[in-house]
Amino acid sequence: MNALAPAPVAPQTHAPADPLAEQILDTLVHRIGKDAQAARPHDWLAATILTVRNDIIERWMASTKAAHAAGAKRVYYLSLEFLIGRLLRDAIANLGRTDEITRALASLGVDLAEIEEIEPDAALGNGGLGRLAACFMESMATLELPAYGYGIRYVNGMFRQRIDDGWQVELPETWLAHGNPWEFERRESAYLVGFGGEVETTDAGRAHWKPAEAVQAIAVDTPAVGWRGKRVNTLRLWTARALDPIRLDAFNAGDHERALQGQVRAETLVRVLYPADSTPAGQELRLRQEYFFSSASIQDIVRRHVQYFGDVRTLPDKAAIQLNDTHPAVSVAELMRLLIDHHELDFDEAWEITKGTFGYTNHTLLPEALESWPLPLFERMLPRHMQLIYAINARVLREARRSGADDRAVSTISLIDEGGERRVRMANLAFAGSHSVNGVAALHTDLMKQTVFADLHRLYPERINNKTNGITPRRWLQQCNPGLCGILSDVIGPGFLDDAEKLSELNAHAGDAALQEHVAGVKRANKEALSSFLRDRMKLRLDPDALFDVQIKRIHEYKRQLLNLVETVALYDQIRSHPERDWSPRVKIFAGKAASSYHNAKLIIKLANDIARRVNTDPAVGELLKVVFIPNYNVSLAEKIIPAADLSEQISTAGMEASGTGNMKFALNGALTIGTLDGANIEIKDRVGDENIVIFGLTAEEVAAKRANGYVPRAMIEGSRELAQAVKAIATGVFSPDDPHRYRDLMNGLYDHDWFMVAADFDAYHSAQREVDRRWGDQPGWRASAIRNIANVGWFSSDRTIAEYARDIWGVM
Ligand code: NBG
Repeated sequence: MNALAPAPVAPQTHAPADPLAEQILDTLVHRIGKDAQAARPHDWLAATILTVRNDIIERWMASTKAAHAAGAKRVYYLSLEFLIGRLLRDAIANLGRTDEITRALASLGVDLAEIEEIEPDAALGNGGLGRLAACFMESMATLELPAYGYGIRYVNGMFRQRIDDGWQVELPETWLAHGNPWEFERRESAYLVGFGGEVETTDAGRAHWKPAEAVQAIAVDTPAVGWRGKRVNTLRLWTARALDPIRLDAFNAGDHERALQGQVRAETLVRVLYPADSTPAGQELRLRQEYFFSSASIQDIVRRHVQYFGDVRTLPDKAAIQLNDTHPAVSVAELMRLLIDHHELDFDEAWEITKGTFGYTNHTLLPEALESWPLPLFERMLPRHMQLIYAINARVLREARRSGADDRAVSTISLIDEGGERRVRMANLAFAGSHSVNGVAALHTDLMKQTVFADLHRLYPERINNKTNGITPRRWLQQCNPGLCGILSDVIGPGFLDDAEKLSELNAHAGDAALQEHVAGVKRANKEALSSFLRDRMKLRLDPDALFDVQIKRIHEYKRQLLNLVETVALYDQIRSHPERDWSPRVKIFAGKAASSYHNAKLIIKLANDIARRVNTDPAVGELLKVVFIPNYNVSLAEKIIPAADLSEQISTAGMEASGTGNMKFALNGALTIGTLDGANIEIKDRVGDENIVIFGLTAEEVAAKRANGYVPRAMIEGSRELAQAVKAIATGVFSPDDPHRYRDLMNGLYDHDWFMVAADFDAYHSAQREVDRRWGDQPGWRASAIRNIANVGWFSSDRTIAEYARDIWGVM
C-alpha cells in the first residue's frame, strides 16, 4: 500500500445497518468533518438536519416548478415576525419520517429526542402575531398553496430572558452561534434598498428618486414543509450588506473604524427585532427596518411576476400580498413607486393594481400599537414615498368628501394625523391600499368596525371581514403531545391531522370511562415530564397530582397577569386562615417576557417571583399552593407546558385581546379555560359549550360603558374584603420585605385608575376560580370536559383559517 495514501476515514465503532444511518454518518464525516467518536451532539444535530434536508430540497424544487408550470397565483405573507421555533421535529414529523430517523440514529448510538432538544429556537418574533405567521406558513404548505413568507433574518431576534433575583434581565439571543443548517443564502436574489436623498423630475416629467444611501438586501431561504410533505414553500428572510463592505482608502489611511462603518450600519438593520423606539434613533431604526424588508420583498415579487408573466398589470391576478399588521404597510407606497416610477403606469392604474394586490390584517386595537411615524422623519428617510402618500391621501379624502364625510370623519380617515406633531398613520395607509382588511376574531372585527376604523369602514363598507385565527394541529397536538395524539388516533383514526374538525367524532366517546382514564393518564405523564424538567432547570419540586393552572404569554397589563397574582395572594391568605378546608392543591405557572422598556410589566414579573418565594417556602400552605415563574418563555417551552396544563388562563380585559391563539392550543390539549368574553375565547365557548369552560367578568360593552361613565376602582376594592386584603398585603411589602415600597405605586394604580379593570373583575374571577375547584373535585366530570374541549376546537385549525383567506381574500382556492 502506498504509504502516502490518505488514511481511511476514522474507524467506525457503530456499523450502521440501515442506509439512512449510513447517510447520516456520511454527512457527519464529509459535511461536518467529524467522525462518530469525535462528534458532539451539535454535530449529530447538524448531520441529521443536512441529511433530511436532501429530501426536503427535492420536494421544494418540485413545488416551485409545479407552481411555475401551472402559472399559479402566489401568496406573499409579509411579516416582521416569524416565530418558527425549532424545525427538526416539525420537518421530520410532517415528512412522516420520525420513526425511521429515530431508529437510524439509535443504531448510531444517538437519541433523537436529545439532539432535538439542543436545536436553538428561531425566536424571530415576539408573541401571537409571529407564531400565527409560523402556523400560517405550515398550513399554506399543507393546503398546497404556492406561498412565500417574507421577513427579516434577525441575527439576535428577540432577547433571551434571564431572571436575576426575580427581575427580568435581557440578554442577546444567539440562535445562529452554531450556524443554521436550514437556510440557503441566495446571493443572486439581492436588491438595493435606498434611504434619504431627494426626488428629481426627469425631462419626461417623471419622478426620479435619488437616495442618499443604499444597502443591499440579500435573500436567505428556509424551507417550510407542509403536512405529509405534500408541498414545501419558502420563508425568505432578508439580511443586509453594505455595497462597499470595506472602504479601503479609509482603512489604509489608518481609520479602520470608519472603513467598516457602512457594513456596521447595514448589519444594524438586521440585528434585533423591535429595537427600543423610545429614542429618535430607535424610531428611525425601526422605520428603516420596515422599509428595508418591505422594499426588498416588493421588488422581489414584482421581479418574479414580470419574469413569469411579462406584464406588471396582471399583478393582482397572479399575486396576493398579505400585510401582517402595519409593519409592512409602507409596501403600499413602495409598490406604487415601482409601478409609477419604474414601470411608468399612471397613478390611477397603479392604485387599482395596488389595491387589487394587497390585503391587510389588523392584530390589535390598542392605541399604542397602531403605528404612526413623525412626518419629518418619514419625509427625510423616504421622500418619494411621502409624495405618493400625499397623493393617495388626496384621493382618499376626495372620496370621503364625496361620500358625505364631515370634517371630523375626514380627519380620522386622513393618512396624516394633524393633531399635534404631524404623523403618518400606517394603519390608514394599509387600509386604503388594500381590497381586504381583516380582524382575527369575531369580536375584534366588530370592534374594528365600531371603533378605530369606524369612519374608514363607512367609506369602504365592503373591506372589513373576519378571519378567526387558528393553530396548526401538527405542531400543537401531534408533535407536542404524541401521547394524546396516539390515544385519539386509536379512538377515531388519524384523519384529524388532515382535517381537525374530525376531532368532533370524540364527542360520542366523552363519557367513556376508559377513554377518560387514558386521556388523564397522558395528562399525568405530561405533568410529570414538565415537573422533572423544572426540577432540573429550577431546582423545584412540583406535585403532578396538583391542578396545573397556567398563564403563559407576553407580560402586559391588558392580559392581566396582575389579576391572577392578586387572586393568588387572596387564595394564599385563605388557605392560611382555613387550613382545615378541603383545598385542592394547585400549581400556578407563569411565563412570559416583558418589553425591555415596559416598567410595570417588569415589575409584575418581579411580583410573581416575590410571591413565589414567599408562598413556596411557607409551611402553612405546604403542597396546597405553589407559584412558579419559568424564565425565557419561547415556542419550545410552550410545547412542554401546554400538554401539561389543566387550566388555561385567558383573562384579558374584555375588548383588548384581539384573538389569542394560546387559548386554542390549551383547549386542543385538553385544558379547561378560565376566561373573559374576549377575543377568540367567545368562539371557543360557543364551540365547547358553557359547561366545559369557565367564563367570568365584564363584557367588552360593559368595560366600555364603565370607562365612559366614570369608573371608581377604589370603591370596588373597598367593597371586596378579599381584594382589599390582597392589595394591601402587596402594597405594604408582605412579599417584598427587602423593599416594602416596591409595589406601592403598582397597587396605587389599581386604586386610582385601574384602566384594565382588575378591581372590577376581581370578585367574579375569584368565584370563577372556586368554580374551577368544584369542577376539579369531580374528576370524571373534569375529564369529560377535557375531552369535549379537544373534540370541539378542531375548527381553530390554521388550515381552516388559511382556507378562508385563500377563498375570500387571495382568490387562490
Ligand atoms: C396579537 C394579538 C393577539 C392575537 C395575535 C395574532 C399583536 C399586535 N397582536 O390577540 O394581541 O392572537 O396578534 O393575531 O401582536
